[in-house]
Amino acid sequence: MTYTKSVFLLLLCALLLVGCAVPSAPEWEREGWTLVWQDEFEGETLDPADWTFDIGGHGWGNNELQAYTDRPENVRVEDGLLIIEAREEPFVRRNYTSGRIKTQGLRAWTYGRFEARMQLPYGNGIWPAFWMLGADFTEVGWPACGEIDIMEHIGREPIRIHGTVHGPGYSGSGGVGHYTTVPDLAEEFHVYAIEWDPEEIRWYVDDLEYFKLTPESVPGTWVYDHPFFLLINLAVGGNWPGPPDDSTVFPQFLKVDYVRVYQRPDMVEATATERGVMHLGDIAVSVEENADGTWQAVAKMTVLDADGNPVADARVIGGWVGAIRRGETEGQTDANGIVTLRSEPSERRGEVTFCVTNVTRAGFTYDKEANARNCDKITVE
Ligand SMILES: [Ca+2]
Repeated sequence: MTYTKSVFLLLLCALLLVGCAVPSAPEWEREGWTLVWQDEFEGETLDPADWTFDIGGHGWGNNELQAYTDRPENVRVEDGLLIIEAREEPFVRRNYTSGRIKTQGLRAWTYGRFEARMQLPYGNGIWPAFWMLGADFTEVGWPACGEIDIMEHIGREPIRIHGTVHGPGYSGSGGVGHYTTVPDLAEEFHVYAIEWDPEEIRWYVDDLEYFKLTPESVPGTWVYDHPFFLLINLAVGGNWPGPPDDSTVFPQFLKVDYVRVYQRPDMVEATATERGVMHLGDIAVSVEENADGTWQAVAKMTVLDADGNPVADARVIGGWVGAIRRGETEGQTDANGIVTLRSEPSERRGEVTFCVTNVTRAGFTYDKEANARNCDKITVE
């Protein structure tokens, strides 16, 4: 290509403000990291495969004043942005409405870089947050599940944002965190991020690190080695920010240009193994003697994930062999990952075996190779 031609092409590209034929890396490429998930909010609505809503006005553990709804008035996607709008309006015995979305049950990650480009709302009583909760939240509760607040802002501190963790022994106002200054947070978009490694979490604004935590820095258990899901919300009022006042302007808008999740290549591999893989932890057949002289065999199985944590709601399928050949052959694991299956009563004594043939659960693969054994046997005299 001649000099004149290339200059002409560049000028043309500049004029048209489009990609032309000049090859360039996507703007989300990041050296040393693999983009594993992103939402650029380019569609018409939120993708239900990625996001779900928290709905309600019960204060959310913080005496918050808003009711969260899934109405487009409060949560919508427009012009390439996720908009969460806090409004002053009566709604089911609340005086404010707003929105809170999350990837719970849909997307969760262990370690990585989590970032959102956001323009924040402002004013007394306003409390936007971009944060994460341990995916085992429903089983172990808060704060045992762990909470990582990537960005929180309360309106009465107009140019300050906070990064915090909450875990067992350091939750609520005892959370461990730090803040930094972002003078134009309500006027400009900034990228708020954490980089979360095994044994270290770092907080960033526009790639500038302002805070770092290691297991030694928290006065309790380090609960950040398992999957976490993402949340974005805009609260009104609550214990920390206090209520809005006459100076607060409504509506307020939290604008999110994108959310991107990166992992280092080794993390991507680890996550694939760790998330959604399960195996049989234990299988034991025992005997129950009935009053009428018959007996029943009872097979008790545990289903575990790759970390050894119990997997609830897994379907265990198997079969009876030996002295008893009939009985329950399928069941669902409970919250402790345990399922118990009973044979039919029998008078005939002898050897009985229960073998698991399959374990299924949506989003999980059954790693049979990880089982210590698939069957257990007892002899009934
Ligand atoms: Ca966007």
